[in-house]
Amino acid sequence: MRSKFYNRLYLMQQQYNLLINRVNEPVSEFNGVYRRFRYPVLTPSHTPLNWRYDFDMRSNPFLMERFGINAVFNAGAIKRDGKYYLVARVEGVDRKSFFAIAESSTGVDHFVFKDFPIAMPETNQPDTNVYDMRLVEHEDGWIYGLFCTERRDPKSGEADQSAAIAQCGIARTHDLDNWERLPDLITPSPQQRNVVLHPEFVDGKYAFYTRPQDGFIEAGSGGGIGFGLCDDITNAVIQKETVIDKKVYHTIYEAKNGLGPAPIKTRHGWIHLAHGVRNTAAGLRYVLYLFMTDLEDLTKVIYKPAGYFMAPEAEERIGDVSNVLFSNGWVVNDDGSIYIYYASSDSRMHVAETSVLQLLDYLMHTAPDGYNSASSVATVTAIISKNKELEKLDPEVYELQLI
Ligand code: M1P
Repeated sequence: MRSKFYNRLYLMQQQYNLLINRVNEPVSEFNGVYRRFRYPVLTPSHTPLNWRYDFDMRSNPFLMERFGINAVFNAGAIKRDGKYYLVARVEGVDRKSFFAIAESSTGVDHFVFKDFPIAMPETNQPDTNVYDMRLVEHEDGWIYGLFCTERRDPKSGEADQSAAIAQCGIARTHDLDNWERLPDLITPSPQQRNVVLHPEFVDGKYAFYTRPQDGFIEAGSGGGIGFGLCDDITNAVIQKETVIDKKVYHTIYEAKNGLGPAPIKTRHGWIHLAHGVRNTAAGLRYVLYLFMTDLEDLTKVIYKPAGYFMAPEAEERIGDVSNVLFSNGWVVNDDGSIYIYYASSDSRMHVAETSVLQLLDYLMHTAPDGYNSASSVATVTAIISKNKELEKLDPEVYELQLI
């Protein structure tokens, strides 16, 4: 018994070490905008073995898993002192999510969880479930973590055990280890998810991107990415929400949308990564899209390419909630490269690499949605016609295509 126990433990540790030490690499397929990396950066198997198993042979003779992890996804991201940190949504087999920080010196592999998950302080209204943290280094000097806090709807009767209310929880830290919880955000909307703090003050106020919604799942008459200001983040109340990027019929964000990580500032505008949702016969489909807002007027969208920027591919399509890509974390490196951390199908975390220059080019030179088939034909016809002209002027372009 004793040797069986220790042999199995040894094998498990070996497998875990192989996973953590596995070198990631960019895949060869490339659309010029971003490049995916081959392996997921975080999965349930990346959680430390001593979270999942009791190693005491007397209390766990079968070396049984005592705390199962179902998924590791939707991570906020930040880079500090040359290290990459993902604050992941770790979901147990009991469906409860909690936050845990994984650290890497490369940003694309070797992510290792800190010894303990975050013990998030609560408000006087305890959270039932917390998830999807957006990390922001604000100019006030704090690192903020905004996340969804979910509680049962107190108005629902005994028969309905699924009605819930989602709101935005706010916590802040200086070191990612010690967290101060602030009161939840109050907005005019009955429900909130996907709330993101803007990294700079706007007219001396804290600025938030919101996602007003009527119901827990359906955005209803709300929906769209909203924007609002508040004076005091220690008692955050938004009186007025302005929708800056709304749902639109027959687009990839016709059912709902929501902002991803905090926007990236460039000299041309703020780059935003968001998710768009549409309904299909196979259920909701979540894809990622990009848009840019004006430097002076944060509510003005100045560029928005048509359609999705990234959509689930191959095994990314499969998971707990299939056909979902979701991102709430990215990191800009000193050389202008960007790591986009995204989750697939509410199950695991991946990374893709791009750069500020590529995203600017994509945003500023990709046609916007014309909202009907004729406009799409006009867009593709313009590209074909231009290339035909180019082929006449530069035969090399044409010959290269034939190789
Ligand atoms: O299951 C897909 C996503 O659904 C929700 O996102 P949204 O509020 O935009 O619909 C969230 O629960 C998110 O965590 C999840 O990935």
